[in-house]
Amino acid sequence: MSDPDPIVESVFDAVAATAPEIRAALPGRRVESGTDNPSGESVLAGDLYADELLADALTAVDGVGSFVSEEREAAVDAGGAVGEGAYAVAIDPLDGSSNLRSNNAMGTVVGVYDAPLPATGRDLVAAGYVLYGPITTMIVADDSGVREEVVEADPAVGDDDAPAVSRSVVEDDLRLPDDPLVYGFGGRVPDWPDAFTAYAREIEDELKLRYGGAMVGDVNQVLTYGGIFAYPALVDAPEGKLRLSFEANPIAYIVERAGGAATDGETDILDVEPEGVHDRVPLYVGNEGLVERLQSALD
Ligand code: AHM
Ligand code: MG
Repeated sequence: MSDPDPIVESVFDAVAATAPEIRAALPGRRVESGTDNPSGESVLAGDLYADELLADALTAVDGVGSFVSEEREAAVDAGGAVGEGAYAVAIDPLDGSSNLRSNNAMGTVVGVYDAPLPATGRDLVAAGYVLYGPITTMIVADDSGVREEVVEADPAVGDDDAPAVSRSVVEDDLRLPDDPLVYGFGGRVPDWPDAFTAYAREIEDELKLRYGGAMVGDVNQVLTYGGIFAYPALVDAPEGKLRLSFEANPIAYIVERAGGAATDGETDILDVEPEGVHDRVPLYVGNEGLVERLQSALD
């Protein structure tokens, strides 16, 4: 096993350090901010707050050369040449933020790329996500595997402005269970292509539905219980909804390191060539056997 990459460690320290602050700020930020993001979606005050906090924390990390966010048109230059010793960090600051109104799970998705964006997922050196559930957890994946940590503000250290944060590993080698139990598919059934609907009808007979409207929460169900998550190509939106750089690539990297598979329907997600940083892509991810069957069904 290779030694941990110190830049990657610092990136996840910085992300973990923002988590209690983001969580504490959410109750007052459930309203629209009045702006749209580069994907044309309306942005909540919570999205903007998390984006600002993560931008400040990550651009301050030595070895982060560029901060790229789902909420920003352009990358923020953080100094240091990406691909020549410095990394580009891609962030979805609050994935599933429409769940803020209904008080359901959401999270922060992180991709650490050794290349300027847009790049393929093969340039990821690490990826992870924070999940704001009843417990704040952080999944971290790199070459050595996938870990689950519990992130907590530690009142014993730090002060009110900058509480110290502890990261405790609770699972040091997360693997998808061999016997899958759950599935979650996004979009409306009438908007699904027929081939995907036929596949879904089979899966409904085999697995239990677990869909919460936040990719991080739904993928965490798949990592925990085994199964398949999809935000499929839709008839009127063949690229689906999720963004390649900020959502699909990091999730594909994590699930593949945990022994699973990820595809856009034809190609491994990590091989999808982006044209722009905000490109969307259909995402089907989970146990290998289920993803292979899906690919055959869509052929
Ligand atoms: P967001 O990052 O703007 O919140 O959008 C992505 C989210 C995913 O977390 C989730 O899988 C999907 O959108 C849910 O979409 P829908 O509400 O259409 O089911
Ligand atoms: Mg998202």
